[in-house]
Amino acid sequence: MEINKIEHIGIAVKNLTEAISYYENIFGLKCYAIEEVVDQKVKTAFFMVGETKIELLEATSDESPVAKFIEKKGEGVHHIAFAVEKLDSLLPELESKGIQLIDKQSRKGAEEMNIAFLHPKSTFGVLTELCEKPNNL
Ligand code: CMX
Repeated sequence: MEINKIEHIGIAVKNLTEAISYYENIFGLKCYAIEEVVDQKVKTAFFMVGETKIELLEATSDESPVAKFIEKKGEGVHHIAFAVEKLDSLLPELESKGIQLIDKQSRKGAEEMNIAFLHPKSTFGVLTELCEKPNNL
């Protein structure tokens, strides 16, 4: 597998508006997009930092993985996302190497990316996302 870069770092926050202000006012970063990912029950806000993005995540429901995460661990780094190619052929390869897949096939995430998550129990405690830019972007 070839990892091109860290695509983004996902950070779970309780209040997106407050967290956006922090990144804008303290670091001078510009939030360039806010997007709700309905099936993940999150609202996201994106900042570009060099080639890597910060993705802030606010839960839109108590059932959201982000709500559960904050309840258990508090706000903070939620996942790391690597940019990859040929994601759907990578997934069975990873599974055959003993990595526990959360998504057996890629699905649509924020910014129209094809994404799949790897379970933190098989990745040394780090919820890991693989992202592939679709061909038309
Ligand atoms: N990072 C590290 N460990 C995590 C974690 C995270 N983000 N989320 C949960 N865990 C750990 C828990 O601490 C727990 O560990 P212990 O058993 O040692 O206590 C274990 O994983 C199970 O956690 P849980 O609270 O019982 O939660 P679930 O098993 O119901 O779900 C997970 C965990 C990772 C499978 C689920 O959160 C998931 O499917 N995540 C992927 C999707 C997602 O996170 N979407 C939101 C972001 C979407 C986006 O970026 O667009």
